[in-house]
Formats: sequence, C-alpha cells, structure tokens
Amino acid sequence: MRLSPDTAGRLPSDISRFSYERDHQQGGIVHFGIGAFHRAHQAWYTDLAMDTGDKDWAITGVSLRSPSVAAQMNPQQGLFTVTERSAKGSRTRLMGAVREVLVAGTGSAALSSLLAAGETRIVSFTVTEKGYCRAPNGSLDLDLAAQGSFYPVLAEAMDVRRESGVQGFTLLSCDNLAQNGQQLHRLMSEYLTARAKHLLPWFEAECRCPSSMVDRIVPATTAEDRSALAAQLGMDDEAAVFTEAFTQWVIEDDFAAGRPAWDRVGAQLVADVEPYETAKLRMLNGSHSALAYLGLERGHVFVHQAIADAEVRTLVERLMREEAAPTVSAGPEQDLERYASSLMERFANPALNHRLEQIAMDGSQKIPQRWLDTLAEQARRGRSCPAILTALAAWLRHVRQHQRSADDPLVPELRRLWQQYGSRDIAQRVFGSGGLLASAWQPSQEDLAFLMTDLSRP
Ligand code: CS2
Repeated sequence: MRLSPDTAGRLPSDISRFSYERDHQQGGIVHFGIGAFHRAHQAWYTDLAMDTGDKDWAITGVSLRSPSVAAQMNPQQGLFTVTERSAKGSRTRLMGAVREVLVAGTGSAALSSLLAAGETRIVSFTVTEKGYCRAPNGSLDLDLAAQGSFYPVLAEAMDVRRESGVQGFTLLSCDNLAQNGQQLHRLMSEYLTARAKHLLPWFEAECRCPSSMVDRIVPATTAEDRSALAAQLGMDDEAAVFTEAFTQWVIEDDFAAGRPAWDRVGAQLVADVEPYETAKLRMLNGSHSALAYLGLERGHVFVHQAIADAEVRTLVERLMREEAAPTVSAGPEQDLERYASSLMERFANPALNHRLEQIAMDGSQKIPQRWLDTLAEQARRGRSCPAILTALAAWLRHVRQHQRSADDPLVPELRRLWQQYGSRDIAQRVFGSGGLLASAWQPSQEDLAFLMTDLSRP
C-alpha cells in the first residue's frame, strides 16, 4: 500500500497531520528544485501556515532535471511525511502543502501557463549554488543559463504577465548564497538585459527578490530510511524526508503580492537578513564544509562521527568561534556564543546520519561564501585563519582525488591546475589574483606558505 489521499486515513493515529481542506486550497507558489530540503523546510512552514487558516498557498514543485521527484510525489498526489529525528526519538507529520511536481521538458507547457497565471504570487528556489549559473567571477554565465535553467522560462512568463496585465511576482531564493535575494535580482536582470531587455522596467517595477536565510539539516533520504518508515506507517511513502527538530527561516519582508503567514508558525520576517545569513553561512555551513573534507580524509562517513573526533572538533570550534564569529556584525537578537554551542550540538545528533559526502559536493560553489569571505574580512584586520586554511588544504586534496564533474562543476579545471602546478603553486593559482576562485581574499605570503606546507605533507 502506498501513501495517497485515499490511504492517508489509515495512517497510525500518532502521526500528526494537517487539518485544512486540501481540495479547497488554490495554488500560490511555484517552487524550483523540490528536493528533500524544500519539503522539510519551506513546504513545512507553508503547511503549518495553512493549518492556522491561511488559504491558497498550495505549492507546485518543479524539477528542472530529474523526473525522479515527480515519480515519488505525483502518485501520492503530493502527500509526504516529514520525520524529525533526535537521540530522544522521532516524530512524523503528514504534509499536504504540495500539489504536484512538474518536470521541465514534459511538463513545460503546464509550467509556462502556471507561471503566467495570476494565482502564482511567489516563485521560490532551492536549486543549489550551481543552479544560479554563475561564472567563477559571479556574473551570469549565459551559456549555462540557456541549458535547462529557470531563467528562460521565468522571462517568458514575465512577458505574458506584462502583456496581459497580470501583476508581478516575488522571486524568493532559499539557497545558501550570500545576499541570495540581491544576487538573484542581479542575475535575473543580467539575463533580461541580454535576452529580453524590454522586460527590465516591468521586472524592476513589479517584482521583488527578498533575501532569506534558511536552516534545517536534511540528509538525503536512503532506502533504509524508507523501509523503516514503511514498517511504522503500515504503508510506503516514496517522498518521505527525514530531518532534525531544529528549523529556522529568516526572511526579508518585501513581497510583490503577499505571502503566507509564515510568521505565525515561527519564521522571522525582518527588515535585514544579512547578519543572520552571514552567521549561518560562515559558522554553520563553513563548519560543515570543514567537517566534510577533514572528516572524509580521516575515514569518517557521517557528520556526527567527524565532530566526535577530537582533532576535527578542536579545529571546527576554532573556525566557528575564533575565525568566523568575529566577522559577523550580530544584531541585538543574536548571541553568537550560544549559536556556536547549539551548532556543535546539532552536528553531534547521532540519529541523523548526515553523510559527509553530501556536504563535500560542489565545493567550488560553496567555499566563497563559507570561507573566503571570512578570510577576506580577517585579513583586513591583519589576522590569519589557520583553521580555515587547514580546511582549504583538505578541500584542494579532495578535488585532486575526485574526478567526477558531477561532484563539482569546476573539477576538470581544478585537476588541470593540479597537474600543471602541483602542491607548490596550486593555492596561488586557485586563490591568488587572476586565479580560478580569485575573490576579495588576497592570500598573504604566510597564507600561501601555510597551504604549501600542509599540501606537501606525505
Ligand atoms: C550543507 C547544507 O550540504 C551542505 O552543503 O552544509 O545543506 C546544510 O545542511 C544546510 O544549509 C543546513 O541548513
């Protein structure tokens, strides 16, 4: 038996569930990149908001590449469960906020008309860092954008909306980029400038791109997770997601045509997201990436194992508290000491089984906002960051050994640099001026010597 509206009534009574009338909800959100993270985070908040009586924000998911999410969700008419796991036990809830999943290609006609329709007031994104098609210098790579990204279909929808007098929508980035809303605004503008210049004034006047900080650790679901859940539910849920109990969403309150009452269910709607986002990217995600590369090198598989390794733990604490935290201009509501302690606890959650390999993916896309911004800020103060430099060396070794560009789009280029320059000069070629990941951080002679020594170790 499989989860669906027909079978949901037979779920065990300890599974909590939404209480709104699903069939009476109109759509309001189109979401690009409907993976596990979205389902455990934005769909979760939307479901809870609709449960408080807010109406007409049902979500249609879009999968740009893989048809597998549609195969998981559509036979269940969008229903899925979220299970929160901690050392104390687990808790499962049935979610009704997602209506269906469209796959770009086969579903593109339906997608175009939905994006053009007035009921779509928010278009949101969890397409990962590389889904924004940025060149290493941060500008839009138009060739990449033409190959199955969201930009062309959005531009087309904007044209139809403008022509037919439909109001603009909000483009809400929920990815781990610094100033994600501003970046999306700039990249969308670059796309329009190159491909549909006449839409720029309409985009500026009618649309909004608020920034948001999203936080919930959501490991990829495994076959074992699904079968253990099936035993508990008495039915299969192919779209199930598993996560921690913690969740946070801080959103810039700047929407073109309304938003769900996410604030009623725990989201923080604020004027300025930046201090939250900077703390999260540099402290949580920065530590995660360090755990991934250092942990894998030391033979660990999961985050909770790497953080229990005294050597890795010491380094991660230093990265978080001594290197990243001092670069955050914390607002009055933020307590970075407490934040760091809570992150250490979350990483130690033994029930999550969060794979280091999952975090290690796409390092070249993640490192700038997780590590290089901290390095640049500390360099301005004349301070070095040995913990981040140690993690950077581990990343460089990681890309030397991992050959698949599926693991990181810049792997071919990075491997070429390794072959040409070796451990003596690779850091300069990647991070130095004119290098592949050149940024506001100009490595000093001491930084380069530190990296070279670390990389030359047998
Ligand atoms: C992780 C994030 O995979 C990764 O790169 O660092 O997905 C992390 O788990 C989330 O940002 C937590 O909110």
